[in-house]
Parts: sequence; structure tokens; C-alpha cells
Amino acid sequence: EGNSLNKDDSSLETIVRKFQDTVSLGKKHKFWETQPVGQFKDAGDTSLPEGPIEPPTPLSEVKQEPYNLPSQYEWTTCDMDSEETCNEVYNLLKNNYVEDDENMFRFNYSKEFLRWALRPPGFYHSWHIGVRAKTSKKLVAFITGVPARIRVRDEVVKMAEINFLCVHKKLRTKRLAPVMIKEVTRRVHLENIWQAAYTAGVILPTPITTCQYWHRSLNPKKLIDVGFSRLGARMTMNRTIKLFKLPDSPATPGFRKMELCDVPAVTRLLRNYLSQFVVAPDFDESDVEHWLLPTEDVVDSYLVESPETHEITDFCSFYTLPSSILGNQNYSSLKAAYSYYNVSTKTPLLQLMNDTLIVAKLKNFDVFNALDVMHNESVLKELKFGPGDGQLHYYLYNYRMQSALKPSELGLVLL
Ligand code: MYA
Repeated sequence: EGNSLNKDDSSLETIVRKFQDTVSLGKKHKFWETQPVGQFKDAGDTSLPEGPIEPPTPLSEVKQEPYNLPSQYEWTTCDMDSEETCNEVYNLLKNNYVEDDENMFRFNYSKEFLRWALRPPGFYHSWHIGVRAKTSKKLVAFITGVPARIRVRDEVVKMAEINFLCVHKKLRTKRLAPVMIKEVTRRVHLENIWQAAYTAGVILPTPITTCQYWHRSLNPKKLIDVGFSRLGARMTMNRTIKLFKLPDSPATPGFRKMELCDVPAVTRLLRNYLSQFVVAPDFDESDVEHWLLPTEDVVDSYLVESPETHEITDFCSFYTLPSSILGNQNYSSLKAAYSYYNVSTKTPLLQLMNDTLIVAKLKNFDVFNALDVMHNESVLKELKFGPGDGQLHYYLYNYRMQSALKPSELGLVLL
């Protein structure tokens, strides 16, 4: 889950958020205190080693039956190949998934996106978990995992990436989420996997790092009209439109869309680049083919092929995640692109990202979002990104980090 919808920052919101974070750090977490995750009370205790918190148990000792749900509900495995099931998941999320703090926007992951996100190489059907009402069969909750190899320093760890945790609005605060988390954990354990990675907009015990979203307006008039951004001080609409204007086409010679035949070269480029970060995915060619080969309206990838040597020297990508605009007369959907993995070796990152903005604009996106992970921070301001109002916390399950990372030490982007 990449999971906080973020509008332009405003100081009151920032103050409120910092206050809420402070409250959260002192709060009791009845569920999370029972889980093998870094606990707030252990922060700064350097005697605790980095690595797994609990050892794996023999598979025969993993609970064989699902956890108990309240009697009106039952577990279901969601087959995302089924058009009908995929529709149900899509609609549950469309109506009940992540909103911004002011409930103006809600993530609207497309069906194609959900299929892509949930069916990477080696995925398990059993990790696509739904909850239905027994009598009506209505889908009321969802949580998913997909397998990934994630490197932490020099250790490659098999993990589950957990995402799309959602409980229907009418069933909130009934402690359903902890049951769902325990059930996905059980099913991950059954595959002999003992660690997980996830992100959330809320503070839980204990983030490995806290990132910020930045936004680059591509269609400033619409963004202002729908309340995503505000007209700056001493700015007119015309000045603002001019400020965010971009060239009509990318500037870098040899800049082109990634193709299937590029998978080996992109894999080499990306593996080499990601090796510098403390936490990053360990992508092989099949992962790159799945996660980075362009898929219409889901993921876009471009690269720079040297016109002389035909060497592939640079790479950039973004995924498509629109949000529903709640209660606006004129617009119902915000088209957002999210920066994914970028590698610059020859083309400066600034120029590479500027070309990415140009193609995103040509594809009619309203806004381009990026986290301050990897080397992003160094180019965001100059590219006219502004900081968002939400934060995205990254977590590992059953893996302790000695101390928090800087966002720039993180080489992982979750969806
Ligand atoms: S993050 C996206 C989460 N989804 C949304 O924000 C959508 C809108 N909200 C909802 O649908 C509900 O509010 C949810 C909570 C379902 C979020 N991650 O049932 P409750 C804890 C983890 O009464 P509800 C994403 O998808 C909360 O602190 N825990 O609450 C990644 C409290 O525990 P404690 C969360 O509001 C998910 C308990 O739940 C989250 O009805 C990663 C309250 O339960 C959250 N985002 O439902 C999941 N929000 O008392 C963890 C609340 O202790 C995976 N809570 O504070 C862990 C790894 C598992 C695999 C391990 C394998 C080895």
C-alpha cells in the first residue's frame, strides 16, 4: 500500500499532525504490543540486535485452521482472475479505502492495477483474503500479501508485502483489523515466510522510516478547482499555469519507452543502483518484467538508450493511481502518477525526472507525486514539487532495525 493521499501542506495541518503523532507515540497499542515488531519502549536500546525478532517455528506448529471471525462473517479467498470477484474487491476499495485527512479524496485503484499488484511472480492465491457477510455474501473486508525478496543491508530476506487492508466503513473500530492481520500472518507462515514489509499513513510500532509525499502540479487549474492545491500568495491563475508549464516533448536524446527486450539491461541497471540503499527489493529479470514493463494505465517506464553505443544508461517509471474526488460538482476523478523506480547514471536525475513529468503531462495526468526516497529529495524543489500534508510510514514485521533510516536510505516503493 502506498497509502496516504496528500494535498498541499498547510501549517495548521502540520501542527495538528505533529500533535497526533506525539499522542500516538504514548498510546497503548493493545494489538501491536503483542506482535514481533519494534516496540516504542525499545527505541534507542542498542543492546537489541538487528534482524529477526522471533525465529521461525516448525511448519507443523503453525495453526492449521483460520482464526475465528465474529459469527456473522466468513473468510473467502479472492480469485482476482474472476471478473466478478475482482469487481467486488474494486468496489469495496473504491468506497472504503484510504482517504486524505479532510475526506476530500479517496484512492481509486483500477481493476487492472489490482490484478497487476496482486499477481507478481510466485504469488499465492491464499494471500488474497476477503471477509464476507454470511447471509448476504457481501464482501466487507480485505487484506493481501504478495511475496518479495527484500534486502536489508547485506541480507536478502523473503518477505510478504502486505497491502489493501480495508474494513467496510460500517464495520470500523470492532477490532476486525487485528484478526485479518493475524490471518494473513498465518497464511504467510504456512509458506515458510516469517517477515513482512508494509506502509501506512498512521503511526504504529515502529516505523523504519517516515517519508513525505511531494506533488508536482501538471494541471494546476483543476487541482485548485477541486481543492487539492491552493493559489499561492500573490499568485494569479494565469501566473500559476505559466509556472507549471512544461515543454511539449522530452529533451534527452535516446529517451524512449521500455520494451520486453530491455528487461536484462534494465535489471542490471536497477540492481546495481538499488545496491546502495539500506533497504531495497532484490529484483531479478522476472520481477522487472512484471513490475516495470509498461502496462497500459498501470505502470509506465522509459529509458535512455545512448544514440551512439546503444547502451541503456538511465531509467524512470511511474504508476497510475487515480483518486475519486468526493463531492465536487465539476470533477469526479483526479488522475495521479506516482514516481516508482528511477536510475540515473548518465542523464542527470533532474533532467530525467523533468522528461518523466513531460510524458506524464502528455498522458493527461493532473499531478505527479513522489516520495523523498532514494535520491528524489535532491531534485524535487527545482522541479517545482511542493510538500504534501500527509506522511507515509514504512514498517517491517518480525525484523528489528537498530535505528530508523533516513528516507534517502530507503530504496523501496510499495503500491
Ligand atoms: S495501510 C492502508 C490501511 N487501510 C486504510 O487506511 C483504509 C481505510 N481504513 C480502514 O479500512 C480501517 O480503518 C482499517 C482498520 C482496516 C485500516 N495498519 O479493526 P480495528 C490497528 C496496521 O478496530 P478499524 C495497509 O494496507 C490499530 O492500530 N494496523 O480498526 C497496510 C489498532 O491496533 P492497536 C492498523 O479502523 C496494512 C487496530 O488496528 C492500521 O476498524 C499493514 C484497530 O483495529 C493499519 N493501516 O480498521 C497491516 N490501521 O490497538 C499489517 C489501524 O494495537 C501487516 N490499525 O493500535 C503486518 C504484517 C503481516 C504479515 C506478517 C508475515 C510474516
